[in-house]
Amino acid sequence: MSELEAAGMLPELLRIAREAGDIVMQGYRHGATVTKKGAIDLVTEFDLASEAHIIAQLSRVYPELVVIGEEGQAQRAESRATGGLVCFVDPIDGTTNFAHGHPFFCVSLGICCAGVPLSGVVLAPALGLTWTGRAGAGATRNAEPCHVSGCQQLGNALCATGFGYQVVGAEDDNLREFAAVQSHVRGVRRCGAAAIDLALVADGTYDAYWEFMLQPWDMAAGCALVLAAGGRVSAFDEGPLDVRNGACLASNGHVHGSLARLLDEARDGRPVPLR
Ligand code: LIP
Repeated sequence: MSELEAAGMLPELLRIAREAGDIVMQGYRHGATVTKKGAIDLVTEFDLASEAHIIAQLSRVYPELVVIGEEGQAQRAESRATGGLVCFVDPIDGTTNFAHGHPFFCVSLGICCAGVPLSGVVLAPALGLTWTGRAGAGATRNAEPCHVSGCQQLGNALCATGFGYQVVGAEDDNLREFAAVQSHVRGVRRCGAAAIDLALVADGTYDAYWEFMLQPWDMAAGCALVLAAGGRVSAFDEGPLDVRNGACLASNGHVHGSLARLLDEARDGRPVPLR
């Protein structure tokens, strides 16, 4: 499938995300059965049901499309060699929130080509929010056009971040970075769903977001939304973003460089002068 074909996929992705959202809401605050995939990494029967529905629908409508889902129910594997389109599926991004009855979770469908985000849908049913977007063609929040904020100074920025499930003792535990950024911006939010954090950068609620150790399905759709809304996404060294590389820095573009420098200083353990 070509990038041109990706252009027309948003209405179908939106329909499928809505159906998956309805499946997920049947379990919200209704005692979902929680299983551990790791020490603090969870899955519920609603993650599995949502993913099964999404894959069945995508395979029916786009039989040629490679689909990669968090819960591994997809038929076909992607390899770095396949230059074609891939749909990264997070059936419930923010599963820990969902399992605890916290409304900050979503269904996320992101189309990429060779790791580059092209288009995406993020649907947060408990928040009543849906974002769609295609890089270079604009983004919407609940069907209204949206775009990144105009905040120019990092000191005036509201940022967001997250901590992977394997942070304990990890080099990339994001704690030095969190402390450094927290002392240089208006505030840092940690709400537990990367796809929604990125969608909130796209609609101008947050001015920037960063996180390590992400999976492609956590960031594919959200990064496409940020690009569609006039923002910037990159690796931490400001090089091109590849959703398969785990690290994501996203912003309105204006504060990107100063945040990248601050993160770099914190990562090197260099003292970061307080503002
Ligand atoms: C979550 C991400 C979040 C991150 C969590 C987890 P999940 O994805 O959205 O940003 O901090 O560690 O990776 O597991 O709920 O799909």
